[in-house]
Amino acid sequence: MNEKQLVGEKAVEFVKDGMVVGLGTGSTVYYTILKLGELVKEGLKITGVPTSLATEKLAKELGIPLVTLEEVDYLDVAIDGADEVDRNMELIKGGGGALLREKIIARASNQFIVVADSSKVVETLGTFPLPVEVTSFGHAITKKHILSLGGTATLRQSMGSNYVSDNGNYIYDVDFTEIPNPEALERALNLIPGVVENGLFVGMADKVITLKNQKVIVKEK
Ligand code: A5P
Repeated sequence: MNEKQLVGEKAVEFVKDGMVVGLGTGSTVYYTILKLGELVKEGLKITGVPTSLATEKLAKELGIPLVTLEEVDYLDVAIDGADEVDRNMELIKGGGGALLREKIIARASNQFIVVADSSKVVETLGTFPLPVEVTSFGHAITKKHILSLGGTATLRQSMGSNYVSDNGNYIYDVDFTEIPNPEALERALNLIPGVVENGLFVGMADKVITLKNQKVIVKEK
């Protein structure tokens, strides 16, 4: 079993009958969703809230009952991957472009569980370029304001055109090299007009499921 599958499947241990479950996006939480699909077929009663159109499609194929965020007051748990996790359990997310819905759903959940293989664990965030979702309107000006905070920014591309998120926005991948103060940067970015959301998830993760010395571990806050 590969690392993504090991950590992804471990997360289902925290899902109980009757829960409303945020379903993340990406190649690690994919294994969580596959396993949940199996358990639903065996009788587990859960309701999922997908963080992307891709996850919505997958969950529907697996027969996991879904609701929208508008139909629930809160979620019991959200499970999602990450691009980087530091020792304080702060995260960079959004490599798959779903950061906005992922952050809304994580914030609406009583518990936020991150599944991350050992390659995602870092000392300091920032080697992975930080995804910043921006409105297409005025995006070049927005980029200038982002760059006033440092780094270099690349407008994300997909199949020869600008990548468009599920929310109809563009994404700049911003290479800051190192992010020593994720909380300050998260706030500063979100104060820029045109920035919709950024991929820093600060103080949000309750559990990180990863591997140490080839063993699955669950780090808790
Ligand atoms: C999706 O937008 C991201 O936040 C993913 O959760 C993150 O990129 C991790 O994806 P993988 O599990 O595919 O590495």
